[in-house]
Amino acid sequence: MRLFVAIDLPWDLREPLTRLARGLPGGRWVSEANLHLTLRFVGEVPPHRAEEVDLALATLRSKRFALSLAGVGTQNRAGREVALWVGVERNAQLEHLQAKIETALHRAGLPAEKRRFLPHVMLARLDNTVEEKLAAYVQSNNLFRAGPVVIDAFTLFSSQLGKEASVYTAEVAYPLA
Ligand code: 3AM
Repeated sequence: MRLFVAIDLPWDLREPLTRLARGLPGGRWVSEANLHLTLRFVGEVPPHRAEEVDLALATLRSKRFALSLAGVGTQNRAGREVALWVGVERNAQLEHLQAKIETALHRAGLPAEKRRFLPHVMLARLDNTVEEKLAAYVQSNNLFRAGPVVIDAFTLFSSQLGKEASVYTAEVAYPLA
């Protein structure tokens, strides 16, 4: 199973995001159903490891918190803009939850994640986007803001890689106190 831990975005955040999904030729928009905020990528694991991951997440205790999304930005790889994301307003509680998940999964035997946590919601992958169009899109949507919305759970997703888009399935939701 290919797994990742994420926040399954509530409708009040998802709906405004869908309104951003236009006005950029060459953008392959993430479908509404697939919009999420990744907390920890787990990757391909055998069934016994998936059970350990589930157990580790189920015993984790953390509090619910308010989440706001703000601004848009791009991901650059090797000098090319490859993705468009929506940012997250600075959120100590979100970072705390992410750190707890990281610790729990490390204890459950997963190798430590070396990359810094940069919370975002991926909006689109970019293929051959015209630079000026992308700059104009970012400029005109930079004041985007959604929330605050209370987040009362986090979710373990499985991901099936597809040719066009991956299919994400919410396997287990873990409530926050
Ligand atoms: O939340 P986003 O869409 O940025 O890019 C993948 C996606 O992130 C990321 O995990 C999320 C759910 O698929 N991902 C995929 N492969 C990865 C890897 N090898 C990865 N993150 C880290 N390492």
